[in-house]
Amino acid sequence: MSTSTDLKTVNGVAQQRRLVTDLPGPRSTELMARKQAAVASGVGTTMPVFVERAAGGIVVDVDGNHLIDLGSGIAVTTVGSSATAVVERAKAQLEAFTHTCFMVTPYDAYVEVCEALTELTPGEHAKKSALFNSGAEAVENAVKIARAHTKRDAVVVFDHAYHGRTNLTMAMTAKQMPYKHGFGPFAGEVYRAPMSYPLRDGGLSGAEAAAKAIDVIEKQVGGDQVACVVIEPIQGEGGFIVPADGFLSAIAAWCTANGVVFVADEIQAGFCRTGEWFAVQHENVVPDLITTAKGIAGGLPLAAVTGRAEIMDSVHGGGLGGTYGGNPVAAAAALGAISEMKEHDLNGRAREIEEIIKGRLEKLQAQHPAIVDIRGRGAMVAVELCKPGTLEPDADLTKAIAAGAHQAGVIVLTCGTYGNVFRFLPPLTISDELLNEAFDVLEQIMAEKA
Ligand code: PLZ
Repeated sequence: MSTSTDLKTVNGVAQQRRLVTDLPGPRSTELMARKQAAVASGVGTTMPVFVERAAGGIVVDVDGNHLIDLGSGIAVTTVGSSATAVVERAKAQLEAFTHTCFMVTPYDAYVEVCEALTELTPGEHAKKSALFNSGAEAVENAVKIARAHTKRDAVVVFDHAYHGRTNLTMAMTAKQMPYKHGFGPFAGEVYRAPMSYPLRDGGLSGAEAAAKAIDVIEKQVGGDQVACVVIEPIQGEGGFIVPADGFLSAIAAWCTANGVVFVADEIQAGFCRTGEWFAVQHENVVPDLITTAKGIAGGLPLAAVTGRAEIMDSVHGGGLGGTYGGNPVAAAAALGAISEMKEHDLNGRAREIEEIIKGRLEKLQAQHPAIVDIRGRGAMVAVELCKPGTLEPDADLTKAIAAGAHQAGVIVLTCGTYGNVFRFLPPLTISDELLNEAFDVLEQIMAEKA
């Protein structure tokens, strides 16, 4: 049994790591058996513990174990789980009405979210938005809009990209296993260009890496055939790859020069995660369209496409929609989440978290040559692990350390094309003490396993 000394509580949840059973405990073990019997085995789990509550930086399991959350449910609970304003607004909306379908009889929360997106996304141009349920659905709709606007077919994406699990977005996602394996044939007219990946592309500058990508697009697709280029400004599932300075702006400039819609997929990096409202702002890039989801609604399913009004409006009436898109409860939750972000300056908090995490990781790197790269921005930071002295990915070590962290009650996620990246995505409401304790645990596990 291990405990920390931080005794603050958030929403009645003590902000301390506390293990009262081995993990998984008996109740989780029982629920896992029921899961195995009732839930399709293709739906995986990172940790075999079932959750009872979550708040601040802690997830409490059904056996009473308090785990430190460094994952935020894959970058979703940026404002914390059950954040006050999210709960209040969603609750009021639940009591007023749960659904009418915005396409049948509209309601103001949807419009208010679109107005907030106009205000918060980069660029002073006229903007409009459309709301959906999931990130993949937003990406699909961004492509529909870009195609309708340009009357072109081709979609360009990048190596290591992740854009979702629907048919079109599987085609856009790079990694075969587990996302695409056995699920083809995939949507056509999707082309892949090389990504700026400073650790692995020989240290090309942003401009050089962009020239290489543009050459592939021009030679293999043709600039005048491309409807849109879709890019994550910091890649998520692919390994938290931060392109070299100047890469994004060079790609965006090429898009403008060629009548191509530049789409920033900010589904993982957006909404305060990187210390700015959107990750493109670190590079002063203004996308034509921007896709958002995850952090936007504090845990409720909501997604959006936001962009230049003339592009958004090139779709015929009735061409965009869906039964639940912009559901009133999810839209109300988004308004609550955005108010939490503003009120608590969560961009500032993300930058503080970056400093703590990077400080701890640099210390670890000095002891462990397996850590070949520390990268990311704000509370979206990762390390890449390789066989010492090489760039050969060490997925086994990554797995072993993750397993050790999970056993010790720290929720960490891995990612990367080669499965050798640890990513740290804590809720921005985590305390410094919990964050430091999580890294104490990791330090200890690295000392044992690396
Ligand atoms: N675009 C950049 O990160 C979702 C995927 C988890 P949905 N990433 C988490 C998994 O294994 O399914 C994501 C993303 C970027 C699009 C998406 C897709 O968002 O809400 O999962 O559809």
